Amino acid sequence: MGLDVGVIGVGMIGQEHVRRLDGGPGGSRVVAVADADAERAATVAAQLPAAKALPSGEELIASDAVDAVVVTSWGPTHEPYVLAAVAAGKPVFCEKPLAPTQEACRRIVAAEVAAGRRLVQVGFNRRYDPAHRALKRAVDDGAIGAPLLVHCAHRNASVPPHYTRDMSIADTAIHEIDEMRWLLGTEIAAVRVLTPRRSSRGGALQDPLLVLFEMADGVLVDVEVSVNVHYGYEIRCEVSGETGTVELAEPAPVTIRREGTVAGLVPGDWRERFALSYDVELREWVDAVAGGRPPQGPSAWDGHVAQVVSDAALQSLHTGSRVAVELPEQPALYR
Ligand code: ISE
Repeated sequence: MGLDVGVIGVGMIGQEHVRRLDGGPGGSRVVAVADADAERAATVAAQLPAAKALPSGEELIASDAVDAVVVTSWGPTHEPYVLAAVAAGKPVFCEKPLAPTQEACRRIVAAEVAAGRRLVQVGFNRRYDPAHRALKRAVDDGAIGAPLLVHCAHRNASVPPHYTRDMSIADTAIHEIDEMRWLLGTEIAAVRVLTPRRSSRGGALQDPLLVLFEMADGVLVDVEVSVNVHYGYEIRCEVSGETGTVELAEPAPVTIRREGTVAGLVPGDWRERFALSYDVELREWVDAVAGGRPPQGPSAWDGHVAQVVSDAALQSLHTGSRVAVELPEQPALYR
């Protein structure tokens, strides 16, 4: 067994995935890369034993050398690549968001339904983080009784200059959108975004945000989204249930006591905090796909639903009102 993978888009997250996939534990190799920046593609390919830089994503997908495709290019380019991979009958792992509009996500879902089998997996990596998996296990096993409330925080040390206000929802809080559906096993019925006092460190950004989800079964979720906290990268989640609470523990591997203080190191960014989740995510994807099985992770449908909720949250951010989430009917392929 083994899997020859082509990677489209070799910027930061693309290079992270290339490093994990080339010579990975499931017998995967990276045999082709493509990037809008041809020089970057050539540089990445030159560092890999078996990879060629191809002139376009389309050629990479069509290449006989490529068994499966990873799309880590800029969000607006995801749709044509994912559709081409589905048309070619090749499994495709697409980083989140599946596509930046719900219409584009709907077209991907329709193409996969027409193909009649699951080929698409979306990179919602939290589902693979050992701490998040332990959190879900505790909830599913009834360790805290029925969940009632969830308190989350999603904090970035800083964001790049191209980061816009809407990205706090569409690029950042979209992780909690997928996480809450997965963790609680129910849909988000309505969303409201509140805008507290603005951090002076956020420049023109409305930072932080408070995002509230009403789950279909009545559970309420609050998410602080702060993208300029400076002290590090922090993800918090506490579920409050009828008979107890469960929360993510501090991720620091050691605690330091000195000079009258107790301290643990905070990860610098998402690459550090979620390194293990990406390892597990790609290993499980390779195992399934190389074994000829459909991918088991977040589906095109999950990507689509996340986008519908993200759009509702953006509407709430722009209007200040509560927005109900209207989901289309789930196709049988995803049930
Ligand atoms: C980034 O794309 C991620 O996926 C990170 O997990 C998130 O914290 C960050 O805000 C996003 O820009």
